[in-house]
Parts: sequence; structure tokens; C-alpha cells
Amino acid sequence: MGEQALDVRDFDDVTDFLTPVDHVFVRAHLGVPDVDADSWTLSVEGLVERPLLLRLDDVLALPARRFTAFHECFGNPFRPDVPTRAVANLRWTGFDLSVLLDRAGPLAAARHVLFEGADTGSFDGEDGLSYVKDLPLETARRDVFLAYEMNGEPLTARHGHPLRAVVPRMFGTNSVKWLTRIVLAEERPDHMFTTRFYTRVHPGEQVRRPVRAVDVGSKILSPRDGDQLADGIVELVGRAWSVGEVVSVEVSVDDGDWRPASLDPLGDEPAWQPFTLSLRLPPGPHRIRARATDRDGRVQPPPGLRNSVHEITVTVTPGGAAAEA
Ligand SMILES: Nc1nc2c(c(=O)[nH]1)N[C@H]1C(S)=C(S)[C@@H](COP(=O)(O)O)O[C@H]1N2
Ligand SMILES: [Mo]
Repeated sequence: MGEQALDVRDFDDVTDFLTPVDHVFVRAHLGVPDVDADSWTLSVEGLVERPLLLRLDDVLALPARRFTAFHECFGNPFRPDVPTRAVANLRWTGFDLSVLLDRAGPLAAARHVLFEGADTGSFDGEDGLSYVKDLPLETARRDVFLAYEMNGEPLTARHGHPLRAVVPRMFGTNSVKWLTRIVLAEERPDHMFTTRFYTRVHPGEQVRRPVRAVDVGSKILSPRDGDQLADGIVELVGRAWSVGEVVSVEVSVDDGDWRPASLDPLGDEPAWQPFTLSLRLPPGPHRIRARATDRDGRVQPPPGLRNSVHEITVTVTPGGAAAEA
């Protein structure tokens, strides 16, 4: 069975700290469902003392919390080593999953939490699928957020209206959109998107693990790959992110030495970290690369892996300011 297009829409990178909603990539494996907010419900069921069934008004009445987090797609599950560099930074409004878990009361046997969306369809030759992800109960209780707003606006249909999961510092695949069902169970669910796709073997390991915590990454947002620059004095702008703080971003031009960029520290929120570097480029084509290192010492690898060093090529047209220097 061939590869499927998961990109609902192409995206254009912008240098805003918060990515405007219409510049955020959209991924949907089973198509975008048409969810009617008036009849939508969310259930919390399985190994709980008190199963819950909430309507949208119930969800909106809970005390709201907001935070900013980067949002990164793992990439195409058929080609897990190919970089797609689909990443955004978004402000979410909603509440912690723990609020619902406390109300429902997990039974002692509950070990895993399954999240299911309203989208249904076929994928990789299998029909009648829904989008299902799972996390260990303790991880879900600590990390999962349920959001109804992106950048202060109700979620759009494509991004999971009316409610979606958001799991900061984990790949976007875990952030189930159009959320309708939360099930507590003893075992992990065996499913297309839990145990078949979105698993990987980390370097130096033998076991296949679910795709969860992000890799260290960086992306040059300006200039853009292929840009023709009239001026050789360039203010490079990019963003870096990881599970923890990124402690350095280095830039190399035309295979020259790695030079440190100026990098914003990580604040209290799991947002991406801006970096900048002023460059003086002579006329002609130039290859610019960026490489992030996080506080655990993880470094972006050379080409061949999904989070490899980000590389762009720009051309300074003759007669630019640096040419006179
Ligand atoms: N229900 C559902 N949730 C989903 C998906 C999906 O296909 N169906 N795709 C996942 C993937 S792979 C990613 S990267 C993010 C993308 O979120 P976005 O489209 O809002 O950017 O949603 C995740 N949640
Ligand atoms: Mo994704």
C-alpha cells in the first residue's frame, strides 16, 4: 500500500513568535471531520469509578489555563527519517486533563489512557479506522492539556474543533484533534497509530518505542531557502526547541566554522527559543546551516535523520551592500 498525503494544507514560515493560525501546518490521516459543536460530547470511560460525559458548555465552564508551546509534526510516518520541519509556536487555552481524571477517579488497575478523535476513514489499506493515541496514565495526568482555543480563537475545523489534546514537548501526533473519547485501560491499545505507525528505534537501542518526546531541532525562518538577496548584510532569524532548554545554536556559512548565534533562553513555558545572527555575505550563492544543542547534550545530527541540521541556500545578487565592503 502506497504512501498517503497527510498534509491538508501547505504552510509558509513566518518570523512571528506566535505562528498565526493560517500559517500553521495541518495534518489529518483520515480527513477533516465535520463536528457539530452542539451535539459533540466527550466521554471519560473504561477503568474509572465515575464515567463522565461532557458537552461543550461543561468543558468551557471549567477554569481556563493558557500557555505557549511549540508544536512539531514528527513527519510522514511512511518516511520517518525524512525531515519535514513542520513546526509552529502556539498559545493554547483550555484545562489540564488531570481535572477530568480527578473527577472520574481512575481505578487501581488503570495504567494507560487512550485518546480518540471523531475522524474516521481508511489508512494504509485498513477501513473503518479512527485516530487513536495512548500514553501511560502518569504521563497523561502530568502532561496532557485539553484545548479549545489556539491563539485566543476557537479551534478551527482543521485544527480540532471543538476540543483537542495538546501534549507539550511531544510530537504533534500525540495531540489528538476532534477529541471525543478518553478511555482508561490496563493495556496499551494495539492500533494503526499507536503500535504500527509512529514507533521508532532510537540510535543505540534495539526496542521499538512510540514516537513521543521531541528531538532537538532548529529552523532558519529568515531568509528563506532559495531567496535572492539584494543586500549581503543579512539578519538571520530562526527558532530552536527540544524537550528541555536549547543551550546553543551555531551557524555555519559555506562549510565555515560553526559560530554561536544569539539565543533567547527558555522561559517558564515550553515555547520555542528565537535565535539571530548578523551575517555579511559576499555576492554569489551561499549555504547556511543551523545546529542546536540542548542541555542534555543532544545535538542535531548531519543529514539523513528527521531532525538533521537545517540548511538553506540563498544568493546575494552582485551590487549588494556587502560587495562594497
Ligand atoms: N484526530 C486526529 N488527531 C490528530 C491527527 C489526525 O490525523 N487525527 N494528526 C496528528 C498529527 S500527526 C499532528 S502533527 C497534529 C497536527 O496538528 P495540526 O493539524 O493542528 O497542526 O495532529 C495530530 N492529531
Ligand atoms: Mo504529524
